[in-house]
Amino acid sequence: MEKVFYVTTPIYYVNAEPHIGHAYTTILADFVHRLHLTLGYDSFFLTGTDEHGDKIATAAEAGKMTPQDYADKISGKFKSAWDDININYSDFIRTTEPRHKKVVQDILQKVYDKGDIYFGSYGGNYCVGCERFLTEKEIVDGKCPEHNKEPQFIEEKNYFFKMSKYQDWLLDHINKNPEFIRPERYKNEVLSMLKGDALEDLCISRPVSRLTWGIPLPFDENFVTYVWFDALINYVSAIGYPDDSKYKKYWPAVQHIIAKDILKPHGIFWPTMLKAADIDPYMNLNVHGYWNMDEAKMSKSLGNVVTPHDLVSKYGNDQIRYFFLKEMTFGLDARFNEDLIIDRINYDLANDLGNLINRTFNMAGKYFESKIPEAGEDKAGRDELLAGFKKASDSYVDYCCKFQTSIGLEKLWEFIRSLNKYVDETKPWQLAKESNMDKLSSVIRNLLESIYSVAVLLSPVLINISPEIIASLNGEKSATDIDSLNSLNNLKTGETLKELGILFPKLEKVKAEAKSEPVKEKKTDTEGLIDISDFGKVDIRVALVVEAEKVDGSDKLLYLTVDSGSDTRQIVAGIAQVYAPEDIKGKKILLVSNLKPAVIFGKESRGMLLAAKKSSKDKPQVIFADETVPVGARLG
Ligand code: ME8
Repeated sequence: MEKVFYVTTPIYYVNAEPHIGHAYTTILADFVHRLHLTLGYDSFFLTGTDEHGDKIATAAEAGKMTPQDYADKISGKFKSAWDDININYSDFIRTTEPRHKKVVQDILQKVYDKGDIYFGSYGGNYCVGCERFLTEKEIVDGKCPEHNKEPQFIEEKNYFFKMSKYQDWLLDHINKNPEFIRPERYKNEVLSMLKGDALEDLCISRPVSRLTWGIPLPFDENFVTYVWFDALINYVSAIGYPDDSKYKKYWPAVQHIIAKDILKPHGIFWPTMLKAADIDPYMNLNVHGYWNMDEAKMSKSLGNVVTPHDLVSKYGNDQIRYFFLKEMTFGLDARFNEDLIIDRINYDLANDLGNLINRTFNMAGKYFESKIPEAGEDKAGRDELLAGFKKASDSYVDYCCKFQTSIGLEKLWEFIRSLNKYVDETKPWQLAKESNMDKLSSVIRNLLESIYSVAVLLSPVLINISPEIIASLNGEKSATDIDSLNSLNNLKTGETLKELGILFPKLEKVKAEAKSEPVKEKKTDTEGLIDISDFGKVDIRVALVVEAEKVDGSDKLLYLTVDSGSDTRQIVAGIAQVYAPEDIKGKKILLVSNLKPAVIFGKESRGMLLAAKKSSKDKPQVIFADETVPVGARLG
């Protein structure tokens, strides 16, 4: 079977300029596209801009421009923002292009001819921010919770799409394809929209008396197409529906990526529209959370924006890509602040990866005049390294293909950290002292091969630095199959290593001054009591359990992957006699996050969860944090 892959971002509204929320989705799509290319897939990556509708017409008017000029200007800014950060899209669709308009009109006509579009009258609460009518349930305290604005009541005659006709089909499709919408929490959200009341039919037109900025309905020139019915069709118009070879090749092998704000149009409108137009449903809808800044949502409408360009010029493109992909647990909201970026750069990139490469290259320089040595007779733990790399690369690819990049990268980093440990344990400097050149050659060769394979796997993330590492090893730029990487046997003996500078310079954080007043000490008996500063040494955070599994060979231990708010890590917890993995997955726990790592039953544990028991005979009860406390919140 031909390996094809098609990934899309939402097409962004041109009512404001690109910000880091857009950059995240686009970088994620760019990453999975490049990963599939690296793995030998024929991959297509689509992004673009959504240019019709009330929102754009209003923004253009405010800027004293025609909607088309305005759309040209902002769409151009999205394009240049993506060029700035080397986004490798295959196509950029604009909904004002003739190729798109034609497909929208063809699909409208098809659905109309089938009898799934009718003329009627409707009154409802319309949110301009969402560009759709809200249901009663969606309105909170009289306002749209997404945009914090009161919707307008609008009543008019319009065309409607019989969405309700496809409600049962969609319910059934989701139940039969549990991964159709993922992660699960968003599938459940869509299911609950479908299971409650009957789905309302979708109003798909706007009278030209109110709005002219849209695609005319092919069957009534007094109306233009509702912007969501227009925009969603970009995913097929861009690849030439219905006859183009691209459409035939890539549809329906499509992975849509969106954030949770536009779940309903993608989870309900789009699949029912496809069904009505006799087009196969998309493969998966992949839904991520929001980046939150200072606890508030960051978006155009709230005016709380950081530009991708500023970030990349300050920290570097590869560094920002790594941060985004590592920091956000897919499906959950994540905190955004610059200290977190600096932590990821200093700990993961500089300490773990940069240090490994630096020390390996230095040793190859010192002991082998920078020439790649032939492995010796003594394999120097090569079998363990092979097994370790295979496990890491399999998990990395599996998780990343499901968009769970934070876990995928963590699995790869476990291997990178194990390589640093390998250096500490094999002690090449000692081998050199003992003139054990046989084992020393194997150690250095093993390290160089491992660095090469890691660099290839990371080339969709570190798009500038990985190729530098690979070039310095004189290695092939990419491996078309993962088996060749797994062989850890890709470099040429005797080739001279090229010098690499410092790949990831360490950064200083700008610290706010601590302003607490000294407390006057009262005269009390303080024996056995601790100072507040002692307590302050313990960093306890609210963490989310993302994965839970039993530890082989132990009936007491669970192995948990937790999101601590600033990283994703693994801990071992002695709670298996009371909790099954599914009891704890998805729950918020309290994590002692600054414990020294320990190895328990062969697994590294980076922290401890808090559990309580009255006496040593009792079973531990985990202290769960309330749903409303944010992940990463610190106790104190
Ligand atoms: O909704 N965190 O366009 P849009 C993470 N035109 N991602 C964010 C984000 C944040 N704080 N803010 C925005 C539209 N995004 C429609 C889409 S598709 C047929 C039509 C990202 O410009 C995220 O991908 O409002 C979100 O879904 C998208 O930008 C919304 O972009």
